[in-house]
Amino acid sequence: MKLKKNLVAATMLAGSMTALSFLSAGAAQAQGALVMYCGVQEEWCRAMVTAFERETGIKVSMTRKSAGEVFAQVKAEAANPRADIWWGGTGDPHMQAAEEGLTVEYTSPRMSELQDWAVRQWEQSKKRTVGIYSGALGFGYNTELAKSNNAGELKCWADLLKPELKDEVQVADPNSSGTAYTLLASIVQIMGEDKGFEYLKALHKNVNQYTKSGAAPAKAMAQGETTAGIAFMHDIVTMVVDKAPVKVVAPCEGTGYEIGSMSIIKGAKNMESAQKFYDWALSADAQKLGAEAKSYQVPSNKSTPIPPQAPKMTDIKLINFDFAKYGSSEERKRLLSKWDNEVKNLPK
Ligand code: S7P
Repeated sequence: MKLKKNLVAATMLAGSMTALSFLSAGAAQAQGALVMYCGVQEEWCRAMVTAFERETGIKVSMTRKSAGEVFAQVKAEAANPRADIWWGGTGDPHMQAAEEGLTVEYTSPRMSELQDWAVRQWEQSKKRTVGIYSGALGFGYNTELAKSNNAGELKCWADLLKPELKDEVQVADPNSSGTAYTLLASIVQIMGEDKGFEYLKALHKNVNQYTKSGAAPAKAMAQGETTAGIAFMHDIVTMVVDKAPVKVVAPCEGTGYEIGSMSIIKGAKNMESAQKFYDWALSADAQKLGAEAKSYQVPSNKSTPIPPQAPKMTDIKLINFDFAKYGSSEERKRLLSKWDNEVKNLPK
């Protein structure tokens, strides 16, 4: 009798355990997955993943790459997309992806929370990409190395051509890097195309390395591996915050800026998770994570405080950057191939 009672209890326990494991499998399924291509610094990418997973239970698989590289990958995978969401990186390849039909339209309920420039990016891309932050391009220099190279004070794009800076300037390759493409498009807009390419050819003589990632020159400057480096000003500020002997420069001739963007991949296998992430990433709280990860861009949500370390956009001579033109597929391909043919392989 006692044995029978125990058997009944054991059967009930097993039954409820089966039900429990069934329930938790169901819950895990309901929580879902998300594959994300991330275009900002690794620390910020990881902070976003951790916070989103904690908040939603959705498991995120993240890969960090430079802007041009993500574009190339999304394009190569178009027939069978691996990623669901592309978060971060300069807006130009997001705009190109929108135009080429690699990403989809989406209207977040949070659109009214965003700055005008973020909404304009969304409108110009026919609702396929949205602005998540903004930041100005500039350069920096290692003050100790500048002194030992007799380079003097550097204030303008023209100063980067000084003979004292031979092999002492670092910048990324615009094919892989959104930062370097922003430089290319900015110089052409500031100086005109002919003079702009003359400038880039002269700059080439002083370039020690075209890096893959746009922020690499900022790190190299901080480590004393190059005197000057061209990068987004906020990426150089990160080095200054970490006490590197580096000065941040807003070039005297004026400069371009980026609208860092986010897009949902066409054919995303986890569309619901992608939309959840999109809405969450536009929220004021999610956008605070940037500054916590030492990324000092200007956030697109109007209620997210601008980090005090962020370069003041009003103090910088910003050009009226034509995002539609320089993000168009035709112009981007044309400028990149012109740079490859006329600048990259020039002898020094
Ligand atoms: O580091 C942050 C940041 O500068 O990286 C993004 C950008 O695409 C630069 O990386 P790559 O040049 O390597 O593509 C920017 O959007 C962002 O502000």
